[in-house]
This record gives sequence, C-alpha cells and structure tokens, in this order.
Amino acid sequence: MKSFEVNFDGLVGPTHNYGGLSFGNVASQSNSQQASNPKEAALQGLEKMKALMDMGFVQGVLAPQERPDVAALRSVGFGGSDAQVIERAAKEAMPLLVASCSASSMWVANAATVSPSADTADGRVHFTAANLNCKFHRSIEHPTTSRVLGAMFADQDHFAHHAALPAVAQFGDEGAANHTRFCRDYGEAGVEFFVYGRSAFDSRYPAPQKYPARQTLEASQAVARLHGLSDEGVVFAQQNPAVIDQGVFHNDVIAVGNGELLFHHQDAFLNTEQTLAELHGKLAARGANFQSISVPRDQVAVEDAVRSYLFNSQLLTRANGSMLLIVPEECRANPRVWQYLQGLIASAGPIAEVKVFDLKQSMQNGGGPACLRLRVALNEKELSAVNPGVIMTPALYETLTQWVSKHYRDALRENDLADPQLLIECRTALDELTHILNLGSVYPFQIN
Ligand code: SUG
Repeated sequence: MKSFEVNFDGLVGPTHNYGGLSFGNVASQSNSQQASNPKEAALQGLEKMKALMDMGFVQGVLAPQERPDVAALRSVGFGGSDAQVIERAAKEAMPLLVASCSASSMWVANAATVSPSADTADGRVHFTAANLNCKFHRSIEHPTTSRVLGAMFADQDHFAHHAALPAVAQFGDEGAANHTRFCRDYGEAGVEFFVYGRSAFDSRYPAPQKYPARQTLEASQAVARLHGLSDEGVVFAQQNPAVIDQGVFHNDVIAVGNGELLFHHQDAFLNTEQTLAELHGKLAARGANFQSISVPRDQVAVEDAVRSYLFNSQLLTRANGSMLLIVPEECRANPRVWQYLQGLIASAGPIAEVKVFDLKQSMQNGGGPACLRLRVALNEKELSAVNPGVIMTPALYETLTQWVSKHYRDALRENDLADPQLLIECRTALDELTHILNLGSVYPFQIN
C-alpha cells in the first residue's frame, strides 16, 4: 500500500501579535510590542501550503484557536460579560490579556506528537496533544487542539487520541518539535527519535542555566508508552543544554530529519556520537540506511542557526527520491548560512534543492517553516479516513484566501487586544471556518 507524509499546516489566527511571551525564544523577546499584520501572516502561511500542494505533496490545514480565550481569563478571576472580562483584564493585568490573545496555536509542530500506524502496538496512528505547560499562553491550547484533531482524524479504527500529559513542569511536553521519525518508507516500521531538554526526576542529567528546557525525558517516555512504541523503535537523546541557553528552545531549531536522513548542527546533542550510533543501529535493524549531515560550528555558528532558522526547515522527499529543503527567507539573508546551503546543494548529497519562503510574520515570533507544520505519515487507507475538509485543494486555497481577506485586520498592536470587537470578529471568522473545513463545533463559543 502507498504511504505519504502529510504536512498539516497551522492556519494563522486573526489575533497574531507580538506579545513577547516566550522567554528563551530570542525572536519572541526581541520583537515584543511591534505591530503585527495578521492578514499578511495568514496569507504567507497559505502561500507555503499552496506551493507544497502545487509541487505534488499532500497538504493539510489545521484550524487556529478562539482568542481572546475568555474562559482562560475567567479561570483566573475575571468575571462579568465577555466584554467586561476583556476590559477588566486590560485594566488590571495586561500581560494576562496578551497571553489569552496569542495566536500561538499556529505553530502546530507543538500541537501534538504523532506516531504512524507502522510503529504502534495496535496498528493505529496515535496522537498525544502537547500540554505546552512551560508558558501560560501555550498551556491553554491543548483542549481545543484535542477537539480539532478529533474532528480531523475521527475514525477510531485508524486513529487513537490521547489527552495531554499531566499539567506540571515535570511532564513538560512540546509535541512534535522534539520528535523526529526516521524510516526507509513512510509505511514501514521506523525509529522515533525523542529529544529532551532535561530530566525532571534524575538530577544526574545536566540542565540549561539561563533559559528553560521545555521538554522533559519523562514526558517523552510517557508519550512513547502511550503510543505503544517498542524499544527497538525508539531513541531518546538529550539536547545540548548549552544551545538551549543560546535560544534553541526546541530541537527543531537545531535539527531536522526525514526518511533516512538527519540534518543537524554539530552542537545539537549532548552525546552526539552515541546518539548517531544508536539511530544507525536501530534503523539498520529495520533495513534502513541511516545517514546524517552535521553542520560544523565553524561554518554556521549556533547564533546563525538561531537567527536564520536554518534547521527549522522542512525536509521533504520528492517523487524521484531526492530531498528538498524548505527554508525561511532569513537563511538567504545570512551570508554564512546561504553559503553553506550553496555548498550543500553542490555536494551532490541527499539534499538536492533549497526553496525559500517569506514567513517573516511568523518568524518574528520564532516560528519558521517547520514550526508551522505537523507531520502525519499515513497509508492510503488512513488518508482516505481523514476528514476531507482539511486537505488542501486549489478550491480550498481560494476559499481560505478570501476568508482571510474578509475577516483579518492588517495591523494589530497591544491596545487593540482590549477591543471587545476583536473577540466578535474572531468568533465570526472561526464559525465560518468550521463550516469551510467541515469540523463541526470545536470552539468553546460553539460548545458552551
Ligand atoms: O512557543 N512563540 C512560539 C514559537 C513556537 C515555535 N515552534 C517550534 N519551534 N516548533 C513559542 O515560543 C511567541 C508568542 C509571542 O511572544 O507573542 C511564541 O509563543
């Protein structure tokens, strides 16, 4: 049976703004308080989805969330009508209003961890929504994420959904941003690679000193257990704490993998040789020929990787078997990174082509091409069981582009978040979206 890797991209929500909410994420901190352009952000994301669809990849779309999250504000003591809740939060606790307005669900690499059916004990595709509990503005995503994923992958014969892990720092889970799957073919059993930033219960593991390590070993192990992965099908590795302290807040800021290839920075992992050897051995046992490309620090410093998001790229296998790297415009703007990429293409290795996309609106919050997509490997049968409303087509692209143009503002500043009209605009847009994508009722305002 044929199998595919489907990229589900997060559609940028109408409240996209620069709230400076993510300590440890250099872009989020340095662009705090700038005016954002939600319309441009959403259209940039849609352009990427369309381009991948036009290249022949199966492309999906993942809906944004209801923001401001009035329920989150109510849960911390703001009462009255919805408009009063927003007004009071704006007056008394602006940082909480900003957090409740974040469009951060667009970075769907953090929505969930997904294990394809070829890897799991019960032969179903497993999803665990990420609790994202390192940051308040992200910790409020998972209930709606679960409902949206449930509406997209509803068929219980093929899809199994797990609720987010316990909402404590010891089980900090950031989803697929710290998870990579290697395989010979998407439909064959592979090896799932979990990268964690620290151990919650074992003090022998080093931890970063300056910035938080969002993903714990214990969370990664829990996800592997929930998904029914075998010991032969998993590798756990610690991220280098020194790079977390330089702004590498997820593994997908320093490494990307696809098929049999891992493309990573020399300083990405704590025990690089051991990690690569384990991946090689376990993949060899699966009949796969694991390869890695290590980018040396004297060609691309960690700082350049963080600024350019070289590794937050999408590594895609084309029909002819060669690989394509989708990078953000910031890679072309960085002379060292761009020179490295020219050399990489000229080397006649597995990566044959680089394509550049303008994702500046998302990048300014630390979200590159890879953050914006959730990968789901599916066989033909599973693909036909996915809600067809969320699979990108030329007609859906047109409809979504018009929907964005109709409902989104082209400038948003902190003061605008206090406007109760913004909530009405968002709900109106999202209500229409659930019809376009055929999701049913998934948002709090549709349920309560
Ligand atoms: O969680 N930024 C996101 C970016 C997530 C990127 N995802 C991956 N690398 N997979 C985060 O830090 C910033 C929001 C703000 O500051 O307004 C933010 O949440």
